Amino acid sequence: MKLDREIIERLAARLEGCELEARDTTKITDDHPDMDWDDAYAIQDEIKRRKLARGARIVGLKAGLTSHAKMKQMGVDTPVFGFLADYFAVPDGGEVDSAKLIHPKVEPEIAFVTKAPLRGPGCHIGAVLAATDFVIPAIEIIDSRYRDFKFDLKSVVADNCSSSRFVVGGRMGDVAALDLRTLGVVLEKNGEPVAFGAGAAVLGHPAAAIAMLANMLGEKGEEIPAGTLILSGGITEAVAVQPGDAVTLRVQDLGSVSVRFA
Ligand code: OOG
Ligand code: MG
Repeated sequence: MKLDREIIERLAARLEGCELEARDTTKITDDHPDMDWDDAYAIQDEIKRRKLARGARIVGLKAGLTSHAKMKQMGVDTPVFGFLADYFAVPDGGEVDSAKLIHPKVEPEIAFVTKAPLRGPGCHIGAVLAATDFVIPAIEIIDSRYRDFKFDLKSVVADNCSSSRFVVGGRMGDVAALDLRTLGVVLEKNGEPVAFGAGAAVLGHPAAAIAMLANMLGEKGEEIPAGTLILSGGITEAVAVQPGDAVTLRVQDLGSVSVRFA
């Protein structure tokens, strides 16, 4: 750790204030170029602590920057993780109030729900599939608090990996009956297909993102409990949305999930 507790708390308050008031800010590495990974996750943990203290509940986890499309779009090379709070959840077919967000983008994702705990190190795709209750289509709505959506990895980790809203819907899929690598996804904006992909875009297999997350948490002595919803990461580049847009994600064999931006 390079930053002291007081600075971590101040940075968490600044980033969370931007989230809650839909304001952007400069990258925190601009002011603290020597911050390390532990500092970045400590700021994220402090944002989580602030939300819990206010009565919010943590309802899931997310892996991010797990596809080459996303890594290339953001100019980074390492996956990261964050958490999902209860008020991030939007019902399938529901509406997101654009006034509460800064510059939202949508991502097509496969969400996993676990039925057994996962603990690294040594977690692998087989362990993840054995511990998966079901998979389900998800649209993640990311909204970096950084100006022009530009950041480096440590800044984005501190910002809870741009987490903002998410929608799950469609059909629950049984991983024993699906090949998650060839599972096709089509993202539509206002009825036009705008991004396409298959599950293998995420680290070769979406379950590899969940294994990576269990291994990263294992290094901190934490596990993924049974019953956790986990977003495995955007399969394609994220697509910017404006007020008035309607977005639908269609996933092969698993139906569709939709959201509108008011
Ligand atoms: C960071 C969050 C990335 C994903 O699915 O790759 C992410 C960002 O690109 O703002 O959620
Ligand atoms: Mg995502």
